Amino acid sequence: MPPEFGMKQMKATWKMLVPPEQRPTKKMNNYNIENIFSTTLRDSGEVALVDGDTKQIINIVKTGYAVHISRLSASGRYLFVIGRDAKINLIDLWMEKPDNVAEIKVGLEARSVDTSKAKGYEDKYAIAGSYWPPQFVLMNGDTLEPLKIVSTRGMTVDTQEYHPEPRVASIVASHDKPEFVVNVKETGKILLVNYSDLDNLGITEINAARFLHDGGWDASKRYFMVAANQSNKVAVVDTKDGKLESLVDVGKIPHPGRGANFVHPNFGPVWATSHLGDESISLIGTDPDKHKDQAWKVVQTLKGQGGGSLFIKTHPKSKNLYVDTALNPDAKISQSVAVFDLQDLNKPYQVLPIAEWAGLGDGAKRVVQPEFNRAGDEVWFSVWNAKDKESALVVVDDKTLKLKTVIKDPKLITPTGKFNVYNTQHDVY
Ligand code: DHE
Repeated sequence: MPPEFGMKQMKATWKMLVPPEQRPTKKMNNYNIENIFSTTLRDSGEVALVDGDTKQIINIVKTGYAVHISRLSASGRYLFVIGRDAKINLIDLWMEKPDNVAEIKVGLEARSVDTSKAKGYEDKYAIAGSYWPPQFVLMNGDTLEPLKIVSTRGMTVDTQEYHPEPRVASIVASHDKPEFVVNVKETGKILLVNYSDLDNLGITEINAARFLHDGGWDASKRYFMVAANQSNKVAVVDTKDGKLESLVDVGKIPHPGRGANFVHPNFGPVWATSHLGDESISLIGTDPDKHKDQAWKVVQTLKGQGGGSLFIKTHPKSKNLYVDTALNPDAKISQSVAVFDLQDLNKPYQVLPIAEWAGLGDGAKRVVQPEFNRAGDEVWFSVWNAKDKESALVVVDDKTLKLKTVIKDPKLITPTGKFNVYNTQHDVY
C-alpha cells in the first residue's frame, strides 16, 4: 500500500516561488494571453506556452512528471498544470515572461485540477483530485496553500460495497454556483462540492455509474456530461437542481475529453462523444426545454474512422466536427482525423492527413486532441511522436480545412494536450 499524503506532507512540498505581493499588478507583457496555448510536453515534464497569434514559443515551463492537463483561473490570469506525480504548477500569465509562481504536490498520483469560477469567487480557490491517495484538496487560488482535504473512500454506487481506493477523475467548476463537480471513478459517485464555507463543507453526493472518467459542460453550462467509460454510459448531472438528470447508453468506452457542443440541423443542441472501443460518435440531445423528446437521448450515431478515439472538438463559430483516432492500431487512422460537416451530418466525413502534413521522420506520429484558437477559425493538432523523435503542432484553417502552419521545435517533445487560454477559461467547446 503506498503511503498516505495528508496536510503535513502537502505543506512540506509547497513552494511559494513568487509571493502574490511580489507579482505584477497589471499585465507586464504584450502577449494576447487569451490566445496562448498551454501545450503538454508529456515526456519532458514541461508545458510549452505557445503564442497562438505568432505561433512562437513564449516559454517552456518545468512542471510535474508526465504532465497531464492545464486549466485556467476565472480571470484567465493564472494557469494551473498538473502532472501524474500530483505536482501542481501555478503559472502567472501577467509576468513579462509567464512562469511558475508556486507549486505543490497533493499526493502520489493525480490527473485533475480546476479553479473556482463562480461570481465572487474568481481566482479564489483551486481544487485537485488524486488517484492516490483517493482524495481531493481545496487550495488557495493564488498561492496553492492547501486548505482542506476530503477523502473519497466509500461505498460503490451499485452493490454498495466499500471501495478502498476510488480515484478522482475529472473535476469541473460551475460558472453559476460556488461548486466543483468531482467525479469519483470506482464508486461511480459525482460530488457537488460547495466551496462557499470550507469549515462547513456542503457535498451533494449523486449516484451515477461506475468508472466515471472525463467530461464537459453542455452549451448552457447547466448540465455536466461525464463518461462512465467501462459502463458505456454518459452520466448527465443537472448542476442547477443538484441531481442526476439521466444515464445515457452510448457506444463502447466513451472518451469525450470535454466533448463537443453544436446545434444539430434536426434535433437542436447536442453534446457529442467519440469512443475508445468502437468507431461510433454519439450525439446526445441537451435541450429539455425546446427539444424535450430528444433530451438525454442519442439522437444520431455517426460512424467515424475507427476505434481508439480520444478527443472530439468543435467551436460555436465552426461548422466542422473533428474526431481524432489517436489510439487506433492502424497508422493511417491514428495519423489522421475525420471531419464531419455539421450542416449535413449524412455526408461522408473528410480525412485530413495531419501527420503527413507535419512532414516528420519515422515514428508513431499519433494525431491527438483538436483545440481551437481564441477566434474559433483555426484548429490545432498535436502530432505526438516518441521522446527521441521529432513531433509537431499542426494548425488547420477551419473554413478551408487546409494546412495553415506547422510548428516544429526541438523543444516540442511529445506534445499531447493543448489548452487555449480563452476557450479553457470559458469552457468553450
Ligand atoms: Fe488523460 C484528461 C485520466 C492517459 C491526455 N485524463 C483526462 C482526465 C482524466 C484522465 C481523469 C480528465 C481531467 C479533467 O477534466 O479534470 N488519462 C487519464 C488516465 O487515467 C489515463 C487513461 C492513463 C494514465 O496513465 O494516465 C490517461 N491522457 C492519457 C494519455 O496517454 C494522453 C492521451 C496523453 C498525455 O498527455 O498523457 C492523455 N487526458 C489527456 C488530455 C486531457 C485528459 C489531453 C484533457 C482533454 C481536454 O480537452 O480537456
